[in-house]
Amino acid sequence: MSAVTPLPTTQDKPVMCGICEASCGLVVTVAGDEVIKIRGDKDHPNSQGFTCPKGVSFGYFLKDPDRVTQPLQRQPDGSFKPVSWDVALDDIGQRLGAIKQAHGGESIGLYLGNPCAWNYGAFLSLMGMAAALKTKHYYTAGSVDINNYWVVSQLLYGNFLVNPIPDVHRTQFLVVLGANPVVSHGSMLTVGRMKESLQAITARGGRVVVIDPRRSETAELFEHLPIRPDSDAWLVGAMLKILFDEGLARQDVLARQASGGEALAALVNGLDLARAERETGIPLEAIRRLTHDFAASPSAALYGRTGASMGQFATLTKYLIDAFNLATGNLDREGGSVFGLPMLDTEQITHLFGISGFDRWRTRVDGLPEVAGSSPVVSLPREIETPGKGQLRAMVICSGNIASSGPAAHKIDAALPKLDLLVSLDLFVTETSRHAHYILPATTWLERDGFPIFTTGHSAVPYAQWSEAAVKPRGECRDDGWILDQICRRIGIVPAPLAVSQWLGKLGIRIPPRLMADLLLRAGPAGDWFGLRPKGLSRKKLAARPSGVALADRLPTGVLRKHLFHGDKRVHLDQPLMRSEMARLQARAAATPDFPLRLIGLREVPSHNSWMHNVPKLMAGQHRTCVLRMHPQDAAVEQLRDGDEVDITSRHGQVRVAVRLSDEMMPGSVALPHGWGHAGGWQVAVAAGGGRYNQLTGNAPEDNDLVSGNAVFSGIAVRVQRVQAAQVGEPEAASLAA
Ligand SMILES: Nc1nc2c(c(=O)[nH]1)N[C@H]1C(S)=C(S)[C@@H](COP(=O)(O)OP(=O)(O)OC[C@H]3O[C@@H](n4cnc5c(=O)[nH]c(N)nc54)[C@H](O)[C@@H]3O)O[C@H]1N2
Ligand SMILES: Nc1nc2c(c(=O)[nH]1)N[C@H]1C(S)=C(S)[C@@H](COP(=O)(O)OP(=O)(O)OC[C@H]3O[C@@H](n4cnc5c(=O)[nH]c(N)nc54)[C@H](O)[C@@H]3O)O[C@H]1N2
Ligand code: SF4
Ligand SMILES: [Mo]
Repeated sequence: MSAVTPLPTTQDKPVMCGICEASCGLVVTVAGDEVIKIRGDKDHPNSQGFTCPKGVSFGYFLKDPDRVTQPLQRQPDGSFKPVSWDVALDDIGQRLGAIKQAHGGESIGLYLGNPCAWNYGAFLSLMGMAAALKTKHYYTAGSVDINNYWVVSQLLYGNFLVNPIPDVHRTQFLVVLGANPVVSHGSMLTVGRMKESLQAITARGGRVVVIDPRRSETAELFEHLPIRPDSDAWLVGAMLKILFDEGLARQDVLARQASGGEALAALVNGLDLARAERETGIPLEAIRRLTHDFAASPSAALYGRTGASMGQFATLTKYLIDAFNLATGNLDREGGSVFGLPMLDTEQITHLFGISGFDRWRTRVDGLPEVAGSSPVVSLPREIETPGKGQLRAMVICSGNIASSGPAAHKIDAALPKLDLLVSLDLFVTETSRHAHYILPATTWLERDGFPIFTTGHSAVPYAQWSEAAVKPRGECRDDGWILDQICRRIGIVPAPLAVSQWLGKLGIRIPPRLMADLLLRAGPAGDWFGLRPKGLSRKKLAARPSGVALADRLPTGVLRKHLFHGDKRVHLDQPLMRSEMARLQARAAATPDFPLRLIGLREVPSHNSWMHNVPKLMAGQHRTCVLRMHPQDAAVEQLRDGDEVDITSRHGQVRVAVRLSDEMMPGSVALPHGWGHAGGWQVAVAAGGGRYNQLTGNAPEDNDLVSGNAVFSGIAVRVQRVQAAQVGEPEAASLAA
């Protein structure tokens, strides 16, 4: 008789997906430490069962043969050798300690990459490390997509994290400027079931207008107004001018909520509307109609995101967006632009801890202003290569692939090997980590607890969640927060933002991130106040309800004062910096004939920036290649046919990809996804080929958003030419720039 194999006992574990800002609730079915299945969690207050193909495919990371699962040490020949944690950490500690002793903590740099935003332990540790090292070389992914938001929030409201979001569930009129939420699932906006939530607006008789150079997946579903890349400041500036000229601005609201209403009117007064029409490519009549309809709607919200945040006037654009929402009476109004109700009061915390701020110091080489204590990544190569006091000599990169995702990626690629020590915490040998002396294997969000501090602040349904790891870490992988703490211990620093906790730490009283997060939760607006408020929350209570807990049905209104950190409790509209930006906008030179097209980015559902390309299931299908989208009219000029291999050339570099002709593009604009053209040890990703978008972008301060130091990826001037038959198959051309 043969023995009957017992069926494995399975268990369902609710977790938070830590890939994108949607932060969906997922249910992971596990048998021991094996993931059997991942599905959407119907009980999650915000995502309500939604999931995308990335979330449900994530179990692959537990078996991906290319994943780094042991600390790797780079050998003189460039290969990597597995070593024990002790060997790696002791050597890193010794080398960093020596650099610190010789050149000070200010010579050590940190990069906080995008995935860290879903690991509270990692970002608390990194912030603490920067404070303990007293280094200005603290770089974050914020300076590639969001610094402009933070600067505007600091200027207007007095705190960088004050972020008005469109009240998607109640608005009657949503204008989407440079976002494709149907694919990205939202940014600085966490809305469950995004597509249905947007469709509900039109179903209740409202409107959604999408302003985008490409007929995106979102534009396809709603009204589409094509706009020329990097001209959003012209559009919103013109809308504000029309508002003031025609007496449509809500003077009562301006007087009640803001100071500097007259300065705002004066700022846009001089704009030439005929030029705004030429710059944007949108007929003036359409701009006027949009302004009238918005002003007349019972509620309306203008929402701008990366397409409007990655141009040369990103800060000015975001300022104008917020000012437009306010001047039409939609700030803090139901269905307008409202404030989140996060589980932790991050605005107060960053205010009290002195994290919030702008331009309190400037960077060493470029003299760019700090943003919330960080330096912009555009300066990174120059900080490595320019000698002198404070030169960047060593770096710890946590979940970043800046040699692909960063501005002037080829320059980052060339600068990283010049560091005395580079440590990368990553899952793979990537374009970036291949330059590291050590690659330290991190866990994924399936292997650690989840506490979405960053995203609940902009959730359209306020909620709280704390879920435990679904499975044990694979191999020798360790949580990023643990790894950073181990490095700190070896160089004798305590990663804590406050001097008092650094001092306590030195006495042996270290507050681990998990305890710190619980203390902040319990002391916060939703907390149990350590027993004083029995219905309030704590980690323990949330862990008992891992699908999450709704904090309210909808977002509150009438709360503006609570979000204003200026002493006079007003939104400060009079901003001299915006006046100089407006002058710079109007002085911008016209396009040069050498580079007649404008390049923009494009996100695809199965990709995530530079790092989901090693999952075979997500790379299957004939459309999973990196192609340039181009309007047939532009293609005709160069006699290009669908599928032709082309060289895209900018002032900064050149990449080679195939072209796909499509009338989804506005003539004059071409679109290419970023994060392709891989190198390193992720074999599926490398085999996928494609070109590295960011080799076409520059990093000189004047190439970027001058005010916030934000990188520019939108509206890059390029030309596109067919690769001559003799050249087909040649390797990608090197950067043209020195
Ligand atoms: N599937 C997937 N989802 C993601 C990501 C991903 O890589 N893949 N990345 C995540 C991250 S890190 C972020 S920050 C968010 C971003 O979230 P979104 O901002 O929604 O991102 P995109 O999909 O790039 O949308 C930008 C839109 O702006 C348009 N655009 C480009 N240039 C301009 C311009 O100059 N003006 C205007 N008006 N429009 C322009 C583009 O055509 C595009 O449709 O997405 C997140 N979600
Ligand atoms: N041209 C162009 N460039 C862009 C953009 C664009 O729209 N156009 N978008 C920009 C935006 S919005 C962003 S946010 C940046 C993102 O740029 P980065 O911050 O560099 O992030 P990613 O490119 O997503 O790379 C993430 C890295 O972290 C690793 N990783 C994943 N999970 C973990 C983890 O839990 N722990 C650790 N230690 N490592 C992990 C991955 O393997 C990968 O190497 O890219 C920007 N670059
Ligand atoms: S939408 Fe984002 S958070 Fe939701 S499952 Fe997909 S990747 Fe995860
Ligand atoms: Mo981002």
